[in-house]
Amino acid sequence: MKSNHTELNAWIEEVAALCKPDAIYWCDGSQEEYDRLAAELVAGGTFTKLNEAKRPHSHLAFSDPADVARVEDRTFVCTTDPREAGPNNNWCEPEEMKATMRKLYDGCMRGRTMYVIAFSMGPIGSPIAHIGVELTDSAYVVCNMRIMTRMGGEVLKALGKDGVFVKCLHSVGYPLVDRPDVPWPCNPENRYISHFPEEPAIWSFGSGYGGNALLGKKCFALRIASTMARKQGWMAEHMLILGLTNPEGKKIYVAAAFPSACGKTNLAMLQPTIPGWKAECVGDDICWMKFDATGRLRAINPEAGFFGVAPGTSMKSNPNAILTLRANSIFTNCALTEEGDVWWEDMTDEPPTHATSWRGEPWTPESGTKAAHPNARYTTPASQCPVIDPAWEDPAGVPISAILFGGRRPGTVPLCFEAPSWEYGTFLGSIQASETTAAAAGSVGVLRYDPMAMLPFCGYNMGDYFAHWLSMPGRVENAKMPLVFYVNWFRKSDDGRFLWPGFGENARVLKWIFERVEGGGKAQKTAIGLLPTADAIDTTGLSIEAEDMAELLSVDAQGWLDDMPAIRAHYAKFGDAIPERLQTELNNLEARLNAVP
Ligand code: GTP
Ligand code: SPV
Ligand code: MN
Repeated sequence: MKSNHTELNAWIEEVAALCKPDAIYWCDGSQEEYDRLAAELVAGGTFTKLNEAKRPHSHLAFSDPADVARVEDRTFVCTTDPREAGPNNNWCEPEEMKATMRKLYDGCMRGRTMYVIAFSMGPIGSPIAHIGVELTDSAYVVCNMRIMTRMGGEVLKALGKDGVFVKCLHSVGYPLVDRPDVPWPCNPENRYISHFPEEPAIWSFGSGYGGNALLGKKCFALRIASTMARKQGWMAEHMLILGLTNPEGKKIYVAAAFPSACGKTNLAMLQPTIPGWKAECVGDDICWMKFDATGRLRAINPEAGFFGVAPGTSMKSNPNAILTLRANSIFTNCALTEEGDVWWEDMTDEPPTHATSWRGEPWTPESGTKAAHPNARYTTPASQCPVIDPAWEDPAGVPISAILFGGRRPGTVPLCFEAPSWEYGTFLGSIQASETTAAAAGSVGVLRYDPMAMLPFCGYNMGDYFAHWLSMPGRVENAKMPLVFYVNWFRKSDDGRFLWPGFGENARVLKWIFERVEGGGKAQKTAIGLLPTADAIDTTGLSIEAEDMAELLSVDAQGWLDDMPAIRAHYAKFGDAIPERLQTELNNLEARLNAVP
């Protein structure tokens, strides 16, 4: 054993006795180790090595077509009392789930190596960081975890002999008994992504994809961390973090919660189109916030890499992402070009004439199918991002001045508006809705309520989660809460075109938010909150029709009223768990909307 941590060693022995791997391997997190595992994955057909001249030190993997995204219907929160998990989670009694899963785990690693991945979510030693250990039978997971987390020997050292860690168990569920391995082993008929917040522990089985398998991400940093944050008085959120500097050199930090595939990575790395403004990236998916001694929320990005949506990413839409993934990256379910590079829809103006699709089949633009899967992803080191913030690894975190909620709303929700209070901001987060995307298995384009973009990620009863948000200002004597805004880049015209150009132009909205934080920026009181006045958003140099701008900044009172029954039904799902204060905010909003002439 490579650790003198008694509990860790005992757990590894216990898991090995159950899963019966041929070997146990302790990951040191070195480059040499990564290269060796990548070479093994190439030899086994999981990885294709990309053209070294075009995409140095990078690989492409095609998944099994049945294993392409998070599986929310197979994701469970296992608590003694079902009320704790809440209607937002699939619930199972912990011992019952363990009995079911133990049968699946029994011998599931036969013929394979079990890798021990010690990882830190957040800079090692940061007071906001936490440690996990993932046991997995997937070398693909090891390679991804090395990019996405701080992993290996340093973390084991930090753990010492009795440090606290979250137990994360993962198996692809494809033992090699009387059969050869396949490029993407998985077990789609028996998938379970189970969380045991009372321990805390994570048991994942049957999938090798993204958030199902890279357990530091959604399972730990959101579902388990949200339960820890609730107990300990901090916040674990599905938010990007960015630094924004005005032409005078004043800098603020902003966090934004948008649902999966709704623009976090793009906003986190945006290239402002307005002169003199600078945006820098701290993180693109997850944000952990704790109060500092001065009463400000300080945030860290617990991750070390980006697991980003590839389709739609281009030098036009997100140049900083394209520059980040120029090398040392893993691509999953992207297409392979004849030159041995990757491609995906809208990466270039002209598609390649021939490629190999994510299904491993010959593809041409005439094929009538997508070359890359809509949830194709890149795994790439944050340190390679040209606009990575100088403080992105600061153990103390960065102070957050504003929180943004948003999602895909073709109608009703204006381009941006501000909540006049933390309580109303919490209310807005609680009724946040968005069209579903390919980031999760299931239907796409269906409007669903996704409070704080946490519906699939909150590890406990969402009503209690709202109460936790409301309780934050009272947790310290001198709380200086961030301002809360609601934004919508996805408003559409009647003929289905986006009214707002989005991407780098979103800097224009960020500028207004910056001004509001600094005590300026023009806003008018409306039924739904503080809306920018007609001239408050800087549109200098932007060609946008005055009518489009007017629609983007209008209050569609009837549209909001039409939503009321759905909002009430959404609340009703949580019953008594919805805090009184939010019910009041909802009633007051409805009354104000009814009073609009
Ligand atoms: P996860 O990694 O799943 O959490 O997604 P994310 O929230 O980071 O979403 P991402 O930034 O990867 O964007 C997803 C999709 O939204 C991409 O296809 C983008 O091109 C598109 N998108 C992002 N920002 C904008 C925008 O401002 N306007 C429009 N119209 N589309 C956008
Ligand atoms: C998301 O779905 O929000 C993601 C991708 O960031 S995954 O890691 O698969 O959860
Ligand atoms: Mn995400």
